[in-house]
Amino acid sequence: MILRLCSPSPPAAIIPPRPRRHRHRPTTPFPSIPSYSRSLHHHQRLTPLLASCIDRRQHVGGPAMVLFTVTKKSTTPFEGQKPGTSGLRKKVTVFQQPNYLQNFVQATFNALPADQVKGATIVVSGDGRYFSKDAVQIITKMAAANGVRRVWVGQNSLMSTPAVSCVIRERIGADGSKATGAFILTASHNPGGPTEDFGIKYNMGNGGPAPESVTDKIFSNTTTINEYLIAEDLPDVDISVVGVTSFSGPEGPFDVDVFDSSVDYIKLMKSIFDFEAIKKLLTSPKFTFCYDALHGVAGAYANRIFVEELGADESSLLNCVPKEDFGGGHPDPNLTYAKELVERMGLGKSTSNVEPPEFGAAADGDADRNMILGKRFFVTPSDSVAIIAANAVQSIPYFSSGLKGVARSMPTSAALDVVAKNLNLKFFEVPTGWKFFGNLMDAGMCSICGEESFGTGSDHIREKDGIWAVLAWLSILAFKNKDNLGGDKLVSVEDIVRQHWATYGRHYYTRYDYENVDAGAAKELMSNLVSMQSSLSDVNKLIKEIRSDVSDVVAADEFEYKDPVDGSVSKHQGIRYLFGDGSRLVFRLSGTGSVGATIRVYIEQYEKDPSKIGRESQDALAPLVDVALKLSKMQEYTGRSAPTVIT
Ligand code: VG1
Ligand code: CO
Repeated sequence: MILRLCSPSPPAAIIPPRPRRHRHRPTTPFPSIPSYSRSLHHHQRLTPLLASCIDRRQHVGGPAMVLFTVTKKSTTPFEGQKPGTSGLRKKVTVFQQPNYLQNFVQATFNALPADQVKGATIVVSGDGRYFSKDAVQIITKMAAANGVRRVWVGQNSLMSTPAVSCVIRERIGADGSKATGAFILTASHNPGGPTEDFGIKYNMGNGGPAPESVTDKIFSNTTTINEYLIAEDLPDVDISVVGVTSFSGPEGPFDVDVFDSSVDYIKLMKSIFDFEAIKKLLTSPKFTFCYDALHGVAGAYANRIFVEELGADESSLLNCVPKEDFGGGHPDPNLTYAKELVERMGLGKSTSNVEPPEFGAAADGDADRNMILGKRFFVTPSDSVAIIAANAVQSIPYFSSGLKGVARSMPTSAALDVVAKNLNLKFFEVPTGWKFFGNLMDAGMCSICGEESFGTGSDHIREKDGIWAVLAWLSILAFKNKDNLGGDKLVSVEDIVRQHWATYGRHYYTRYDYENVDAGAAKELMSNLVSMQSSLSDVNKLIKEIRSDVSDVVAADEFEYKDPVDGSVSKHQGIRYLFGDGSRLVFRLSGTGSVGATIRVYIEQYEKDPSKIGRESQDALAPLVDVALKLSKMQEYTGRSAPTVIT
């Protein structure tokens, strides 16, 4: 329909360049509210016609560029636009308030050095969740008005978080341009839809999340903002079609380049992994595979990579069509929310006698997380990063010359520490959130890193990378089975993990999440845990009353991190109770929730004795769990007798 509208006459005849006198220069006084609404009506009539009549391919560099003008809009600050662990995440209805998104975007532009805005190339895309398409148009119009030279958009606004990082670092535009940053539109593992979550975060020129110095500035700008710039008359761009649309504004040309980011991403993956070796494994009749994208953006890459490139059967893909509401589910790849995969892998309640696949994996909404499963077997993310690190050099060509170092977030288990020690690798423990790994990687100090929250990655980009983790595991399996594909029994995921425990010892690990608890109660619970730290003898007395079979707490603190590269200090990064036998209890408040508070309790115990490494994790950890819940007075403060999610 759109094309038919356009076809009778050339676009130039339909879209006359706007007369100069209609332009609002940035220096003109703010339009009053009534004149703004009049102009809105005017544009609402024009915009669909303009938008539908641009044949972008005819316009590239052509003479009939659409002109746009810049409007300065007045606004007032919103409370609570503080970026959390990974950007600003709120309910869609909050983002839909007039000026809410605009304020945050302008606050971000104002926080960046001028040369990363004026004349710059900026990526705008995300996991495709509800409100993304509107947000792409708004941010594009604001980018144009702020003097950005070009905006790169993933087709249908889809670009996984790792693909954004890859595009910033690797993509070179047709005119030689490189991106300096990205607005990533995602609330990651949080549900999507009109009544669910939306989110936005800014990534820098290295492809990684903005550091605290920038996010602090963004937040401070949101508290004082009184105006933003927008090109209201810039027509909406059809982001379902690949191609470049060119416009002309007061500061010169402005392009919107819509492209399929899987091309850049696959190229990068091929430069890291031995696709032929993985293909041999995936096409071997003995190997069965299953990948669940939970209707997130990973689906946009999964078919291309696993099926087209690596020869997996199409039936291996579950929920790989990206949906705005993730099919009504919670796109969080854990044992609770990835139900279908968990059942298929033989870890659910059903007693089907269909043989589960050898290998299963899931991704979150924006495809930066991964869950790795073997047949009837769950790999904890903390073990996963340790196992990848221990096997990377032999199994993954990218690492063949050795690892520069490894890193984990503080609450992640110490399985990686043991590997680092044994292999004599540099090791770092950073606060939760991927931004802290980036500095280490930029300084060449870290090759592989991970978090207990299903995040694993390497210095190929500056975000965690769900599909990378799956390819890393497939590489390890391919390596271990390279002479074995015709043999009787494959070396399985479970074999690899048990072998790892036998070599390095096992870190029993579990995380309890109490979601959406009263924010005040959560704060009190945390302050109580901090104040108890002043007397360890009292703490140990309490603990002995709860369980006599756990060792003594030998140190307790709030984790503080001094970045070894830039010296910046991050305080209050989680409450720690460290036991004499290496066990740990960690308590943190989530920084990614959109309502109320989420309390996370991380429980860990190290077992070196080979005769004791085969226990059920919840059994092995029962005494420590008991201590954690009673010491923190969890039920008293929150009224909850059980966590929302146990991992
Ligand atoms: C959670 C995880 C953290 C992760 C962050 C972003 O943060 O615990 O490890 O980096 O989510 O992941 P928090 O503050 O809620 O514990 V993602 O995939 O939501 O961007
Ligand atoms: Co995510």
